[in-house]
Amino acid sequence: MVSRNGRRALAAGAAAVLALGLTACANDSDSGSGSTGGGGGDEQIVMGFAQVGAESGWRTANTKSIQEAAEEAGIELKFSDAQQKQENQIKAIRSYIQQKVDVIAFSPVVETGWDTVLKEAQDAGIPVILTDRAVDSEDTSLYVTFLGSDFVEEGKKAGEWVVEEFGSEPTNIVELQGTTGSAPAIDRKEGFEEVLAGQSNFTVIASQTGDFTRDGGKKVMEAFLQQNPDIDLVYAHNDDMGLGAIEAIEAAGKVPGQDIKIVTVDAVKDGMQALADGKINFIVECSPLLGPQLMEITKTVLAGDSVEPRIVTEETTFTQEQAKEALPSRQY
Ligand code: GZL
Repeated sequence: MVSRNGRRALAAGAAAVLALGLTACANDSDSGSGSTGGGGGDEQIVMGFAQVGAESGWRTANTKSIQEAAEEAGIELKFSDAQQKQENQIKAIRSYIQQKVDVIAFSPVVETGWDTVLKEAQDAGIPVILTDRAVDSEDTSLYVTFLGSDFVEEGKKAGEWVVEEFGSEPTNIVELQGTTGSAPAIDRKEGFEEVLAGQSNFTVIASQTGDFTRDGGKKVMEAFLQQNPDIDLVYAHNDDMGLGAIEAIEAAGKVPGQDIKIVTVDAVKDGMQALADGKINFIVECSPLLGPQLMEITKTVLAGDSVEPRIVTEETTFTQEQAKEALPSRQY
């Protein structure tokens, strides 16, 4: 059976060809008026970007990367912050369609509910590029490509560290999930569980969303601590929720990184500092620096050339020692 990621990759390839056709058609139909802006002509490219929000250190770094890369690439950027609400992202995309931008890029806050608005963009001849998070749509002709991480792989890396760290010891795990319905939350959970499956000494005793925020992670961890006296490990889907969990663990009179170990995903500066300080035990990197690649893909698509159907970013992992070495030169 083709995995969800595989289905996205296979069909997105077809999308890339179709979208290039659409872009060409849009340019041809408008060539008389030359009103398509930077769609392959000499005029400046105009991009509409609908960002998820500003919920975490990762998102802040991602926004900075996109804004700086657009300026560097000479692309006019129309930018919106949806405050983690899908309806706000949909409104922003509709606004970009009305403004006849040359390309729309966005990070879908959740995986589903996008077909209608993406069809409106397709009908308007505006190519859509997914960055960071993916959509789980049957009709994958609706976007040109996906640029971002393999979240299932990230979950597996976290699980592999847990197996190595705890061996055959009975281990009670609590999980701080990302935003409900989002690709990273779904896939990081899937990858983690895949590695721990069949290892009977590992038990996920509680799992709940902290919505990728520090406050969310703190509140959920406080409840976990009240309900479960014997927690050995926190698996947080991002650093920010892990940092919130640290606050809750310390308030409960326990030592994070020792009494209760913590593994997170992202590797933003605050998370790496906590890792170097011994409060987090392992971090799986998820790079937010997607801006330069997004601008290159945009120019390629608007020039009528083909792009890879799925472009996965290179990422690594960090131990406490590696964090101490990496921190001084960390970009985010
Ligand atoms: C992952 C990204 C996630 C980060 C969180 O690519 O979508 O959203 O892991 C962020 O920090 O809020």
